[in-house]
Amino acid sequence: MLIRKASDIPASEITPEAVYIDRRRFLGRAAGIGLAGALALAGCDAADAGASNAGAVAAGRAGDGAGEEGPEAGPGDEVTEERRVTEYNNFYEFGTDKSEPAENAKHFRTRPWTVAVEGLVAKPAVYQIEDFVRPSKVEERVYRFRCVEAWSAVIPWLGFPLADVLRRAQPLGSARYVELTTLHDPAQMPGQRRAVLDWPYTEGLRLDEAMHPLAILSTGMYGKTLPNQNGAPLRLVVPWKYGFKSIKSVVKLRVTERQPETAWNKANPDEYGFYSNVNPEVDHPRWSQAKERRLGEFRKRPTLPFNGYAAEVGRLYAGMDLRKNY
Ligand SMILES: Nc1nc2c(c(=O)[nH]1)N[C@H]1C(S)=C(S)[C@@H](COP(=O)(O)O)O[C@H]1N2
Ligand SMILES: [Mo]
Repeated sequence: MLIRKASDIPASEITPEAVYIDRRRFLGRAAGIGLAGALALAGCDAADAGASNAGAVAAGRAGDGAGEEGPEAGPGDEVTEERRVTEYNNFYEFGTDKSEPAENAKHFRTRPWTVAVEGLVAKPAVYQIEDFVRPSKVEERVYRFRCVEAWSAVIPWLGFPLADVLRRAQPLGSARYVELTTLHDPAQMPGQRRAVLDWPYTEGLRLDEAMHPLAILSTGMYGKTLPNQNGAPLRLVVPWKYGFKSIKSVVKLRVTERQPETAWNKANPDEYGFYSNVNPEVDHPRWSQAKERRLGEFRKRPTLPFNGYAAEVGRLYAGMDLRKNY
């Protein structure tokens, strides 16, 4: 039950009923068919819908049983208060102070919006955002989120697997990485008028990381459309990596053979590696990564390897030196 452990955070305090039901459906799929099944079905819409409905019933029973949750579940991982996540942001295109993005992104235009899928794929295309999202089933994922700055949150995202998109595009045999790019529009994004980073912001994942079912493209949070300051209309969420990997307001995915450059790695390669898996044992050169502070909490708590998702993603890094590949 790999995915159940990953989405181990109770969704019970999330108010909208539809959202709660959606999450149970996700749990159902995981419980009913397992990780391999979820992987196989991710690109197959018809089979997917059928299997997830059947699974929902199974999860309804299994999930209600005592002691069914993974060891990381339960008290201590409550969903973070919504306003803390929407009023305290890193989105340098809209300013470098945490309070600036909410204000400066108020009038950001997220429609019309296109997403390009290009590079080493059999089916490159430019999609309107609606057409890009439509083939996938948007579901809720409650994930821990850990910024490299040592603050963290628990966020109920709405989204769908990045693997859906990649499978549809059909990566060629030589494909090894995927690069994602944020909109470049200095007229709308005041931060891009200053050379804070080498705009546009880019990020990247190894293809197997990108295909992992925990990696999602998000279109919403807290049961609603994604706020502009959180990366509307489409942002990446990779819960086992530091927050800066979760690139916002994405307009392009490019499949490559070589490891793509990333905005923060270019800006400061000693501090921000390509992998950036959450790792309490590898300190940032300027601060410890052993602990973190949940938004809204006073005391620090220990940071977990891979942000608590080691059982799910650890195998991706078998044989790698995670101190070297930071
Ligand atoms: N395009 C873009 N994406 C970005 C950033 C950014 O400045 N620009 N900041 C990153 C960092 S450092 C973090 S911690 C998260 C913050 O996401 P949140 O504001 O939704 O919590 O977004 C990431 N994605
Ligand atoms: Mo961050």
